[in-house]
Amino acid sequence: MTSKVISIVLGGGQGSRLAPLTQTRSKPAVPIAGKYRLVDIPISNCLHSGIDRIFVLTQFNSASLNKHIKNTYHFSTFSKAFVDILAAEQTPTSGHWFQGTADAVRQSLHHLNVHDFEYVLILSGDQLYQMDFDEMIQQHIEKEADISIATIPVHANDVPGFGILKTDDNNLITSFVEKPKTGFESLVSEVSDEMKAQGRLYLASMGIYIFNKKLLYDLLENTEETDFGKEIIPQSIIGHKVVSYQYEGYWTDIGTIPSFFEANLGLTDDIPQFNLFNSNQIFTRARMLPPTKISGTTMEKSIIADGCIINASLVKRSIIGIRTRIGFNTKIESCYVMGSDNYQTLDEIELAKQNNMPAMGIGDNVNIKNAIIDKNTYIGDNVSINCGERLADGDFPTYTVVDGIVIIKKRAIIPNGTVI
Ligand code: ADQ
Ligand code: ADP
Repeated sequence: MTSKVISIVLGGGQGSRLAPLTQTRSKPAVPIAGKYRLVDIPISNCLHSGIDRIFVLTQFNSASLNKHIKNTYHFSTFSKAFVDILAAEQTPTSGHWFQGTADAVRQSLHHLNVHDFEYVLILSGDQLYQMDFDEMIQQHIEKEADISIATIPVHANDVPGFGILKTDDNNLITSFVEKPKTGFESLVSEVSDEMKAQGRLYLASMGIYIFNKKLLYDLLENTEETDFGKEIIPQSIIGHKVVSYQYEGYWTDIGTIPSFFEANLGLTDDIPQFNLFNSNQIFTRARMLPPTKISGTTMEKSIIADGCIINASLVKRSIIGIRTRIGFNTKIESCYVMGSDNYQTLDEIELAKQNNMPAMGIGDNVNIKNAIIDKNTYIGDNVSINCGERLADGDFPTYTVVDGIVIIKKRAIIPNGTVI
């Protein structure tokens, strides 16, 4: 059945909730888990489910995203498979950016027309999960649904962040409220005993939708609605068969800095909820990097990507991304270090030293806690980041603080001896 499906990954609006990581790149290109990019998650889920015609919608068409997709997702010339990026573009009928999720899909419909398909699978680009969409499509067909929504039981605290719905005994969705802030007690659903025990009594939309082709075209071409969660979905409950596909596996939204940070560090747990180490692996670009070299380092619960040179004294509950260089007597705790796009030569490193400038990577005698270090940063010797009292939120030229997490910006230079 998946041969009749085209998938659309909503790659992000302005990406402001992930700023400053999205300051110079589109959201799908944000690095995750040391060597992947956000967009690899939904694409890998699609490919493992047998869906191999995929559009990624994004507001910014960054060179890095194009390069990543072009270098990663190769298919046989004899297959119809593709992963294409569609950036908001000016056409004779539209001269504005995507106004919302539904508008993004609307503006992209003309790219779908040339393909043969019956169902459209719409996915968010900022979620961490492993899901077999084939099962969802089977259920969609068996139930003769017009629209299917993947749903997950959530705790009352999380209700205001999601579309909350109720179903009848047949999984037919009977009500849908987008992000209710108060008075949602009546929206409690029947959930499994396991979910009840965890206090997850409300059924939330995961923002994953299957639409029958004709209905999607009708809804988008005959209305001006710009958003699925706010408008299209709640309005479709009336008059259409909208069905819930309930999922109880690991799933998390990584659209904000705290959730992005925790989801990354969670990968270092003994048995992480999101398992990188199984046969449904996440696909990404093969980089042919050298193996990582480590000397004199105590490593605790950390993930180290390829091509690093690490002389640190301690790396604890951290993710160290590709090509990271860390100096002597340095301690890194609870950090996501994204790594670098290239190596400096030994001469360049020597020259930086002579000029009392930091080399690319992290220097000697550095202490860093609770931080995200974006790519291609230069952190000098004797630097201390976030090791004192909790820092107040704020945005500065080389770093931002969100919820006590320090984000060192891409290409930032943090001089020797700096204390943040
Ligand atoms: P949100 O995730 O808050 O809620 P939204 O901001 O519309 O909804 O984002 C959905 C996805 O679309 C995200 O991946 C986002 O990056 C992307 N996106 C947003 N605007 C876009 C644009 N203009 N162009 C391209 N992509 C865009 C939604 C639903 C809720 C549901 C949650 C589950 O509305 O009902 O509970 O997802 O996370
Ligand atoms: P990000 O991965 O943070 O989204 P991009 O991939 O857009 O960043 O950009 C990485 C930058 O590094 C680009 O300017 C790219 O040209 C540059 N770059 C990538 N690889 C190398 C390399 N091997 N040597 C020098 N520069 C490189």
